[in-house]
Amino acid sequence: VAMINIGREAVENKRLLPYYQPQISMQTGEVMGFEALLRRRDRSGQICLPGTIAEAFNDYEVAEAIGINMLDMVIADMIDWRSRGLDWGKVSINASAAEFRNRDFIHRLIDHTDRAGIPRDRLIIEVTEGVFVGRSAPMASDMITELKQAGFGISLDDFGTGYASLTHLREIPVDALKIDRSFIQDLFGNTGNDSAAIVSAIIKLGQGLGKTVVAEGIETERQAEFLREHGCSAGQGYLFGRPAPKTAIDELLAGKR
Ligand code: G
Ligand code: G
Ligand code: NA
Ligand code: MN
Repeated sequence: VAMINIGREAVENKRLLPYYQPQISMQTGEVMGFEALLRRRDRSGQICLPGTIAEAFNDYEVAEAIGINMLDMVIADMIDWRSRGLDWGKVSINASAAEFRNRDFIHRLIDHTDRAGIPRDRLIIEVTEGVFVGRSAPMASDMITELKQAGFGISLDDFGTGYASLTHLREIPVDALKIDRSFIQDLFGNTGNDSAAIVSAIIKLGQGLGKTVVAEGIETERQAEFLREHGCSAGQGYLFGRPAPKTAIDELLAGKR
């Protein structure tokens, strides 16, 4: 309950903000876009991770309010980048399971991007397999299909950690698979042989299905090398860039221009 209240209070007092982490082409090294990651400013101005309000995502109303707030801020940032002539590529936003319990989510995404004049394909919706369980399960597949048909990108996050992944791959139109960072971080670790086999199999699976494969949590050149050699298309991780506030991204984009 404490976390839910902190989450609610953070929305009400405008203490939430997006950080952005670059997503890189593993083949060319180019920045393809960013993942928007929720951050919260506490009373002392410290930036806190979403884990500090994790339970807020279990509360339908608070989760929805956080999602609305994030979408508003990300769209506003895109409008600002556009006005400065900066090309941000694509931005991925994380959808919570709660958002798949109400079709307003679809209308909101369409309405906000269209009103801003942002092409819908500039926004990628990241979903986890968690949406296929519990109260969001009945509507999730249909809503994801509609989002895809409306022109948004769809990315399956934390791939490999959920259950029945392959069934969902057949049923929902995803553009990209994101290999969970636990596999990447274990590539040369204790159970590295297994992780290496799993990672290369996911990459092959993605290739066979014609999907982009994004590896998360890349921290070392050695991990990047492995992924490149196995044909992984995109990557994200501290090696390429930590999640950063918009001002830092402005500079990065201005340097790229
Ligand atoms: O940024 P960090 O590593 O702390 O993120 C922790 C978790 O919070 C990740 O699983 C991430 O997917 C989730 N998360 C980050 N931003 C958002 C957001 O805007 N909405 C939702 N629903 N989850 C988010
Ligand atoms: O669940 P999701 O994939 O959305 O989680 C993304 C989270 O992973 C973000 O909160 C981000 O801060 C974190 N993250 C991003 N890159 C790295 C990395 O290279 N190493 C670690 N440990 N965490 C990362
Ligand atoms: Na994510
Ligand atoms: Mn993930």
